[in-house]
Amino acid sequence: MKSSSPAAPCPACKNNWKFSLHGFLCALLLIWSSSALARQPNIVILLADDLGWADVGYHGSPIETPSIDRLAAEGVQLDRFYSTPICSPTRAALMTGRDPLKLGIAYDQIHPWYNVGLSPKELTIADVFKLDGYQTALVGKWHLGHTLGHQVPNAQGFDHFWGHLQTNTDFYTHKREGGHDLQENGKSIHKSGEYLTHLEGREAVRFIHERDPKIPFFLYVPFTAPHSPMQAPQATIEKYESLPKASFRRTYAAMVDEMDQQIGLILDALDEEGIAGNTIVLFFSDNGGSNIFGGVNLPLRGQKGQTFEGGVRVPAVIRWPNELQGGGVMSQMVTVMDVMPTLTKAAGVRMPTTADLDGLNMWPAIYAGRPVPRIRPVGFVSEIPLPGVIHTAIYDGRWKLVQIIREGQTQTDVQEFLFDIEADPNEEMDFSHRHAAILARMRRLMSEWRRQHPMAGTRGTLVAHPGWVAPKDWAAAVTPTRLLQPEWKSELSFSKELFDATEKRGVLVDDRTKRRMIEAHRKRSREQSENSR
Ligand SMILES: [Ca+2]
Repeated sequence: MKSSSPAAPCPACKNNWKFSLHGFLCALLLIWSSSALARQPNIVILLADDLGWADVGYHGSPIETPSIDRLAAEGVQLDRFYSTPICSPTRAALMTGRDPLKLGIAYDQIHPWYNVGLSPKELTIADVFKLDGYQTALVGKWHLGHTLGHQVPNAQGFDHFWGHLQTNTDFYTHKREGGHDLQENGKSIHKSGEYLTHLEGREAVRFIHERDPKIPFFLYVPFTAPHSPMQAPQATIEKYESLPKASFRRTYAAMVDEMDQQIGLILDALDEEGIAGNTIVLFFSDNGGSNIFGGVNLPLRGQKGQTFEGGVRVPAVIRWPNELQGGGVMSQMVTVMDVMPTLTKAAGVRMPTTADLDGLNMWPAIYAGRPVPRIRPVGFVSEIPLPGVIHTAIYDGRWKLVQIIREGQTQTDVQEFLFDIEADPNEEMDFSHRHAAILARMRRLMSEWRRQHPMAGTRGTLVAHPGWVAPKDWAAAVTPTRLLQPEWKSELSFSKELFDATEKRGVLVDDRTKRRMIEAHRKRSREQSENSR
């Protein structure tokens, strides 16, 4: 079905390969390698921000999305594709193939006042394609860290980054919290007055036309639309006068329409370059639509920030004309964590390791309709918009447990819903009072899953802590990696008892750091006791 992965140049032959038989064989290998690379598919990931389940034409929306509909007609609809309920965790899962809960990027998005982001140790999907010889580019919104040098796209596998680090960046001024937030590879660029969705589409098209055509590319385009702030060209808003005026619905529709037009230009660019047949295009939304800002998820229950289906089950399509028959619908569960193992497998790209991945390779299901059983339960969580109000869900086979947890000062209330999600995808029948044993098992799975969250990871906040101020320019406010230490060295003393006491609440540090800290604590205790004798 697929060409095999290209071989790497032989490190042993770097100096004298021209003069040896070994070198001759290596040269042959390199020629074969570059022709294999030329056969490998290009990858384009198009990510919408807060697009509702019902807000695409192929789901019956009044919003015009001919380009997304074209992808659905020419590709395979991933009908049960799950993102997380909010922006940053979805992006963390997409980039790493790992559960964002373990990365500490789960309960809340990364706000401007946070210094949370991807670890320098994470192997990203961009790293993997780059290691295999791909050129890599990101155009659009990052939202996975903006304070430390290792957190930004150019340090996480992207050769080229054009876009913004924050979320909620203004579509015309390109500012967030008053700070300028538009850059190219770490240097601010100024395009004030130009509509951000147009700029993103233009840059993605430029990249496709001006790339090195001899090697394949991995292009990730996380659009800023239709996320707030609710802004769109007036003429496009007027096109949707028949829609309700309330909840920004007309502006939201115009933002989706504008994004779809740019997707159309990107698809046109692939056609013009003659590469559409061997390019995998994956389109999906990073979470469900927000009802407050005009998104519609019906008939699914709930919305962005919630773990009912409307918050997490999103429109998704994959197209690869050379390999996939158009017009198909795949109904097995796929999660955003699966994208990295699936696309690398489909493209024949070598994964250095799959040991730490939480996602599954779903390519056999997409390509051949084979069942891919999920090895472990899938969980989602969010703590927006209200700190202390936590929405969680865990899926295990046909069962789904939803909890809404309200943390009070003196008590915590937990509201529970148990759904047979395969029979009841719109979550109308709650079985929590009828199946005590299943409920108990799902609660246990939920507890085991949640305690993997690092205690210092993101939790919900609405505003910055007192005294915080934003930089004038976000691109200039990233601390360069050369000014950072290679790893965190805690100088506080932590006993094994302290670690054990926190275990049910969440992971304090990774196991290696934990062992090191316990050892340091013991050493310190021994020294103190010797000194006191
Ligand atoms: Ca989002």
